[in-house]
Amino acid sequence: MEAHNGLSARIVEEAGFKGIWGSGLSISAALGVRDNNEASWTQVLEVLEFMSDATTVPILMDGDTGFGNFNNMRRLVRKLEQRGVGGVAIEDKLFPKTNSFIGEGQPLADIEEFSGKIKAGKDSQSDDDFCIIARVEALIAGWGMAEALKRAEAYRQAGADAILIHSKKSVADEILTFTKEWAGRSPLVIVPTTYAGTPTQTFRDAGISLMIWANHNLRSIIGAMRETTRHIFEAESVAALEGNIPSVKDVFAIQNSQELKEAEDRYLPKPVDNGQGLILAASRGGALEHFTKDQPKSMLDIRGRPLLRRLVDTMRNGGVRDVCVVRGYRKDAIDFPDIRTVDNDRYEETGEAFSLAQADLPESGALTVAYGDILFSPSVVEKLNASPHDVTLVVDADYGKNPTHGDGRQVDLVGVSRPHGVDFLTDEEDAPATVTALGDAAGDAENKGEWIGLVRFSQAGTAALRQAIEGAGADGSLEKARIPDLLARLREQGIEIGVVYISGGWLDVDDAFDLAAARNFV
Ligand code: SPV
Ligand code: MG
Repeated sequence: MEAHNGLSARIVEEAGFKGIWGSGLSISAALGVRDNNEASWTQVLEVLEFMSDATTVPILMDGDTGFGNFNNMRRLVRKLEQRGVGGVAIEDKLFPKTNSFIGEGQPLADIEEFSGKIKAGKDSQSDDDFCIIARVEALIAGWGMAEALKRAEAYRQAGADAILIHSKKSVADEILTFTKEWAGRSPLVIVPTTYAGTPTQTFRDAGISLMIWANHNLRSIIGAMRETTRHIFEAESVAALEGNIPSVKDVFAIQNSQELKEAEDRYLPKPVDNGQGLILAASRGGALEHFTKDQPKSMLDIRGRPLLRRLVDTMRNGGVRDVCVVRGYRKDAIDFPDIRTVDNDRYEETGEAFSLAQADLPESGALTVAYGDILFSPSVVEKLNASPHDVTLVVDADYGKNPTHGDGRQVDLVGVSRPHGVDFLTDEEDAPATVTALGDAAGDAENKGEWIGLVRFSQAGTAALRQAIEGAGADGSLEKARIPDLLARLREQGIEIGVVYISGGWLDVDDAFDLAAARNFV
């Protein structure tokens, strides 16, 4: 079956044909030129390479007259083999060729010269399965049956793997006569374009090996494209076409997009999934009244990007991609396309724990919770993700030196089982740091630091958090509770809370001084 590009070749294979005819007429027409060797042989070769890449069944190239003499033929055969084309048919006419159905009495090639071309081609192939088919044009040119048989025999003796006997009569009589006279000396190939009325079984019975439907895909697309184009031109709309032409999905399927998807899974690095993130950004930010008329403090600009935008990006860079923000004050000001939001519309009379409780905590995977007014580096998220604990706080050991500490600022102190920085090789596994005290009791602890407002819960930790929220809800303390209150409940549940120490390198924005510092921080 004829094909003239990668798409049509794939459609031919899809239908079940065992071979593809790389028609000269169709390929030239699809390229917008005539079937007179106007496209160079390497241009045709390029088309065949796409056809070959797109399919797995053999392609027989319409090699016209071989694009020159025996020498050009040798090179053609080698190049076709390199591109995975299975064979070539050459016709005994003169370069530049003319399609067999144009005019009468076309001149034919010298028998010996053409036989030499076949020999040269056969001597050049390195794959034993490569086929060279000699196409006899004597009947087309009106030179008679005897001449056709004489030529076919000469070409067979020169090494042709099969003879293509061509006819432009509207009935198959001369083809059947030739076949009878030929008597099976080598396989025969026919192109029943003009004598299409003869049933295929007749040729089967006669012993024809191969039939070529030479140009019917090309002619079909001319019709289909004309109809579609004319319709759109006249209707100035494609609405009526949808449903009547193949869908874009169909196009993707023919292109085998699925295979690329599977390959991406095999070869592309998998995005790290460190679970969900939850950012508490419901409050206005009392000490920043002047800056927060129209937006919550989480949306304050820090050198061209809102604080919250920076925070979300930091989380995402740390593999926490699915981020949910709890909004409250001026909630419409928070509308990034890549976050989910939930709202705490009672933000004025409720606290952080209540905001947290508005979110759907994930059933599976980890959950990282951050206050909406802090900034820190992605390496902090990475450290958190490595924690073996079900609940882990990020604690600043150097909190006294934090330049953003304004007076009267709330510091959430945490007592810790060991000091920070025993030595730089100390890792979590050797000397896990855990929480020994929270709230007021932490002030008296031997080792302590400031919780920066960032906490990670494992899947089990998240389940415990849910329980703590339920507990606070049940005893009426949820509305006013802070996150440390929930952490205290987790400790009461017997959960050991881990600590990831940092030493500065973060900030929160509580007042105008903090805001100025934040603008220097990034
Ligand atoms: C072609 O398809 O280009 C052919 C077959 O050569 S025919 O047009 O029948 O000559
Ligand atoms: Mg042709």
